[in-house]
Amino acid sequence: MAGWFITFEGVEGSGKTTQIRLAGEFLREKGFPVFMTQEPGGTPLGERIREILLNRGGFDISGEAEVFLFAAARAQHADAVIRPALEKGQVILCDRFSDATIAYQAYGRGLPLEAVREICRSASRGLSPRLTLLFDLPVEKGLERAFLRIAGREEANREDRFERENLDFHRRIREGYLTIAREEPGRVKIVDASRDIESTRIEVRAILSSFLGV
Ligand code: Z5A
Repeated sequence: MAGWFITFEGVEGSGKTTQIRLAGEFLREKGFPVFMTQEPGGTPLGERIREILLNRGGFDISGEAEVFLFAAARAQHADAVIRPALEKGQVILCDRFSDATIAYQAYGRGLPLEAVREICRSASRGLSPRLTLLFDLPVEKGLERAFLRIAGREEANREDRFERENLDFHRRIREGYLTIAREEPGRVKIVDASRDIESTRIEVRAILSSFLGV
């Protein structure tokens, strides 16, 4: 396929959303046709699933139900949005993809790793990122940032179902992401996200420049 599929991953408050925006601006300045999207989301179905999964709905969602909801959002996103954008030769910057499911649902929730991998293979519809930037930092620091941001939002718009999990859950997710990075060092580049926005931006720019040959 003609385009480039790049994903941004990390624990809560790692700053990946801030950096994806800055990366998009940088690549557009360099003349690349950039398309930014996120998971869960990116389609009307994905946005509805996002509301169910991230807000406090007042009802239980089991780990098994959760993984299939993320997968349903991904299947729609992959077919309706990501593949067509890649076919047009765009650079897709996607805020989370299959690595998030492996890290959160397998390592975090404790669902069987091989079963989650199989669900991801099916939901991603044959697509996989060529480059992944993993924003890594101690979970305490990330959660501090995330809660500061959440506190600034209206009660009804607080997407905090995951942030309210215990510290061990978040530590397992970080370890899961680092394991993926160790397994696939060619694809996954670890970015030290504990630094300020500007230092992180410079590193992200260097990785993207080298990958895209800017
Ligand atoms: N999830 C899952 O379980 N399984 C899946 O398959 C998928 C997702 C796809 C939604 O993800 C949730 O769904 C997520 C995992 C789960 N868990 N939660 N929550 P999301 O990506 O939409 O939500 P998020 O992880 O919370 O991301 P976020 O809210 O967009 O945060 P972020 O991208 O890590 O950081 P940010 O928004 O750029 O920054 C957070 C705050 O920190 C903000 O106020 C910034 O101004 C500030 N910030 C950013 N960078 C810095 C630095 N360098 N220093 C200081 N302050 C900073």
